[in-house]
Amino acid sequence: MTRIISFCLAVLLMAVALPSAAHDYSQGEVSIEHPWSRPTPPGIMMGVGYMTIRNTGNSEIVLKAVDTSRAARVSIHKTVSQDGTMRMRLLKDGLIIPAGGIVELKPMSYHLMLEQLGGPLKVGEQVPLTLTFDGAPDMEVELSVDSMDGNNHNSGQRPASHQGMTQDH
Ligand SMILES: [Cu+2]
Repeated sequence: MTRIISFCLAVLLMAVALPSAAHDYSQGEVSIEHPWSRPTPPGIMMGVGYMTIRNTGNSEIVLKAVDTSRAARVSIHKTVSQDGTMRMRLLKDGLIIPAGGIVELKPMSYHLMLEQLGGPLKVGEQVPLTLTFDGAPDMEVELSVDSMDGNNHNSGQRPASHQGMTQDH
């Protein structure tokens, strides 16, 4: 009886603990939930980065810069609709996460752009990132490169809009 209970408990704990261990990072008042990316097709030198940033502190923080060994540069962007087309805008001053607030980096919204990738991003790969904040210590996280299957993130438009964005800058 005791054995069955502890087994069930173990399974339950595993179910709760595994996804968060794989995907969530927390440091002080900042947590980063489910950092992920997508595989890149051959010849496309840009990748994306998505995550949820939560600030439980009493003052705002700003994501100022992101670095990775996997790409020459990482930019912080926002996708905006302008004259009926989706365009990407570079957030030069960084991304503000208000006190007690949450900002989601997700398709068609805020995102990271990994520029000049050292090679295609492959499903299952973990991409190390260093996040530099104003108002909070740096954080090291890893983007998991997830399969595009089962997501409807309108991948067909991604290379085209990335090219448009590059010409803008
Ligand atoms: Cu972008």
